[in-house]
Amino acid sequence: MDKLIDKLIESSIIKGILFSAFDKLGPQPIYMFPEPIDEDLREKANSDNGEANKLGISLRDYTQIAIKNISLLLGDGNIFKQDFNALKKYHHFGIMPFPDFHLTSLSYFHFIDAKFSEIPLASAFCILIDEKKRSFLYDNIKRLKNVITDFFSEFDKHITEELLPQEQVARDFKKLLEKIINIEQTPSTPITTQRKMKIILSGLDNSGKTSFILSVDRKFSKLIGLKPTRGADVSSIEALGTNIFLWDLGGQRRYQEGYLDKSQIYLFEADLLFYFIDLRDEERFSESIEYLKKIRTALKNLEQNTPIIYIFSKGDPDIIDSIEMQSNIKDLKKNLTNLSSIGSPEIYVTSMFKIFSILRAFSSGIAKLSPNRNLIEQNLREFTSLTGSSLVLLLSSDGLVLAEHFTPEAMKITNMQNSEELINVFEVVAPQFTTLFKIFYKFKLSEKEEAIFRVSNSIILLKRVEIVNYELYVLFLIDEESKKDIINQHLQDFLNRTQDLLLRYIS
Ligand SMILES: Nc1nc2c(ncn2[C@@H]2O[C@H](COP(=O)(O)OP(=O)(O)OP(=O)(O)O)[C@@H](O)[C@H]2O)c(=O)[nH]1
Ligand SMILES: [Mg+2]
Repeated sequence: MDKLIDKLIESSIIKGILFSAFDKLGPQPIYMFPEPIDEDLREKANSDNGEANKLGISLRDYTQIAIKNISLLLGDGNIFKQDFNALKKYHHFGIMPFPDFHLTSLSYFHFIDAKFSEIPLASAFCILIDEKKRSFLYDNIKRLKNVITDFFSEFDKHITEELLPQEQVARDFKKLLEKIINIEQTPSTPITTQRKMKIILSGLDNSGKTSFILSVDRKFSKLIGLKPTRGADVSSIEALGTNIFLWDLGGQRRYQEGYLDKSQIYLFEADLLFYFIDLRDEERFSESIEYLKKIRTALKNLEQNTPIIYIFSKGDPDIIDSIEMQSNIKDLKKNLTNLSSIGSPEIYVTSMFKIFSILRAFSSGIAKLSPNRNLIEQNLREFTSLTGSSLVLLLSSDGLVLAEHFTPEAMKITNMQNSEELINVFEVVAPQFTTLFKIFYKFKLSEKEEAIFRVSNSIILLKRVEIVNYELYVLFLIDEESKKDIINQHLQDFLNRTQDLLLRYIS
């Protein structure tokens, strides 16, 4: 059986699969395919030429991969304070680099109800692939997730009594491997060396699409005297170490039909679509909704599940609180909610005079492209509570929000009254964050590694940190300066745990 599995692996971009768990001895590789190779053999051949492990993976490699995965799952250990019912719901995926072995893994983390152990069994399952082919993981993440979660919902049942020996589970893992290889052979997008991300900006003419892109790219000087976009304008921005392609679909009527007729060009394989509605142009709301419906139909016909984020543009600070704007927001929200079949639509009110509102909306889009976001935020949640912070933001040097966590305290210490809508905490505290963001940009230019600011009765602590050769900013909202010590004490731990996830955020 094992030989058959080795054969499958030989002809695939998959270099190995590994199931690890936290057993009595700590994090351990439990099932390894292919079987580990002899360490000495490898040492001799020492293939240090940038190739993915041709010779195979040694037990020591597997062990290191297991340790890194399991420690990410366990965080600071507080996770076991939760009862098993809470842990049962824990199903996270992450993409992580293993540069020493030229491998990248897609890892699936979950807890297994194991009768032989007092605590639920913490497990991580990895697909290890050649790091140069890792775009395969990002591009096919949905299908991979389905295959893996389906597999374990059955497989878990076989190992609740004891961890069976590898011979007895090889057949199961072979079937799983075949399914993964099937995805490799019929990929959603051809496997390339770089992940290609396509984001569409759509909406009626004059709704602020081009201004949004320019703001994200911070070409402010060009914001004045913008002309309508003629047809589709494809640009790319560099963010988080990769190129993201932005398709700005000029919204004038004469172009609209073209995009819909040729949807297999314009909408094809879009990872994400931002739909813009000019909040001030009430007269065109219904026209905008009609256009949106057509786009949604076209996406459906392409059998694409492209997520849509709605941008209510031109919500400038001087008018946003007016009765008129508030009622426009309410009406539009209702309209979009009626359209949406699943859950409530994701909406951001933006203004080009509040750069943060734009970066925030854009970040949430990027987060949708990140398989790692949930796992990072899971770790951030623990870190936030450990340090007694009310809010923690992880920001890229471009000002994109990579992860965030809030507690109800954040509302209190920013003097916010309205606590019913905790889901929208960010909207509520947004005015504070505009100030905060100005501070962020000033701080970025300074040489300092740390800065502390007082805003009304709260304290903002900003820290500049480096992971590998990538600059990152961590922003804390705290109520007492004394919390700084505990933050400093635990920050490095948190970063060590999550840095790989941050490095592989979107590509
Ligand atoms: N007040 C205000 N004006 C904005 C804002 N965003 C864009 N505008 C203005 O709205 C106008 C249209 O903006 P564009 O970004 O060109 O709109 P567009 O959606 O690209 O339009 P098309 O290319 O024709 O589809 C410009 O005059 C912008 O200056 C905003 O947040 N507030
Ligand atoms: Mg335009």
